Amino acid sequence: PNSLFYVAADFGASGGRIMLGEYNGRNLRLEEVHRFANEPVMLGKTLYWDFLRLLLEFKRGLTLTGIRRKNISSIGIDTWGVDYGLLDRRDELIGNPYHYRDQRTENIGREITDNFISWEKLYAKTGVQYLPFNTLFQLYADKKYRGSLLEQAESLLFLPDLFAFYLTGHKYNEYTVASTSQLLNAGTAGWDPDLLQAVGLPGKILQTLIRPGQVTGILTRAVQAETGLGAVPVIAVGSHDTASAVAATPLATAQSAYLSCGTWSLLGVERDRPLMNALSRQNNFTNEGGVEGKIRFLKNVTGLWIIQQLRKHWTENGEEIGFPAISKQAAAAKNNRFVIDPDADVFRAPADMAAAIRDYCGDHGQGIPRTIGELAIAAYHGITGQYKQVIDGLEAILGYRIDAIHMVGGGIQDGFLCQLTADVTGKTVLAGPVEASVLGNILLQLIAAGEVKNLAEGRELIQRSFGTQEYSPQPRE
Ligand code: LFR
Repeated sequence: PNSLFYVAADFGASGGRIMLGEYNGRNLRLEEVHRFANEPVMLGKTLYWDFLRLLLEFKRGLTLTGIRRKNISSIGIDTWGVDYGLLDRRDELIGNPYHYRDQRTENIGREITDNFISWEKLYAKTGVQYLPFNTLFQLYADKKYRGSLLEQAESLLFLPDLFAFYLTGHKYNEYTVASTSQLLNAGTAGWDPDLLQAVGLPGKILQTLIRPGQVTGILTRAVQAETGLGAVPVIAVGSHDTASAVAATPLATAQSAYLSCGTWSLLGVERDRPLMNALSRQNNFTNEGGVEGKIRFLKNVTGLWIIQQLRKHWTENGEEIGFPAISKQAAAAKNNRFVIDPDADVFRAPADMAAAIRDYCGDHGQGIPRTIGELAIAAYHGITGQYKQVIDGLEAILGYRIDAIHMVGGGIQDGFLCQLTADVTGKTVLAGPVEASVLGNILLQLIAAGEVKNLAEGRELIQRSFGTQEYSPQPRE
């Protein structure tokens, strides 16, 4: 039988890729068409995404896709969460989308919870963890610092929605990405108009919520002409990258946790219903919307961001070094007592990550890490130490033991990280697939097309096509 071809556009905080999925009725195969860096731009004091460049790379990727294959069934888009673009009444983009690490949201969460709604109430309504860059907080910062721009805004589109708009001309908000914004009500899974009103934000900018698995439009004539593709449909997938990654995680048992490992580490479990109680709030667990009506009960841990920023620092200082070499030197570090708290504020967006780690270790009486290996091991210990804490928190809240951790995403190419995760948590680690977001994206397209029945069948397909690697916990000295 003829194969079917699906395009996944997956934008992460450090890079994007356009991939082709080939489905032959039994197995799925991936082909990389285009990969590019995602390099934010500091403009004065403000950190922006380079949205125009990302859109250009997207369209370039579509052109390259068209050269390889003529028969594309559909396109799906997923990106990181919380960030957005605002359109005016002529559908022009108002300003450039801000990076969630931009410092304009500093103290905003505080201001909102002091003046408008307590954190307890906000959490009970939305079920979303406290992160300084939640969309709710960003919009409030827009109002506070650039009120005239927000006044002009007619539509808010999260990043995946924004890309989709420029491909098809249709505006909507996809549910999984909307669910990380802290603008949804966890109980109804719809917008919470009272919340916006309480904080003084314009409700009219919110769009119709679309569930993953729907066709939302076809490429505009202009985009068809630009890319050489035909009238290809765009499907709303789990457009939050983490929703897609979890969709593609073939969890071995209902008591398994997933750990999506990229710039961020997202560690949690899949549930049928949101869970908000004092313990989940104190531990800052979030309830994000998944595909097929599932809830991703998880916590963000600052992940490879630290290692990525170390590498950037070394590269800029003339020491070209790849991730495998960094990992190797960390594993071999002579002095390996160093450990940081990766979620400490000082690591959110430091100008020099190596200096931030040296200062942290110095201030905490650990001495000063100096070599590449020592700096990196401080990060590895910090990250895996947080994993352990999150697992302990999950077990306390859920009242059962997690029996395995299923790791996916780019980070699992680092065998040292996988093994250390097993050792520190004492859990069996199952690793794979690497391209989880891309595969979850394609899976939703297959489900929309009726080629795959549901999530469970899709996960079997992914397990069958890509397999997993097991790491057993070893006693630590
Ligand atoms: C992962 C991710 C996380 C989100 C963070 C910021 O790529 O989407 O889920 O909390 O990026 O958007």
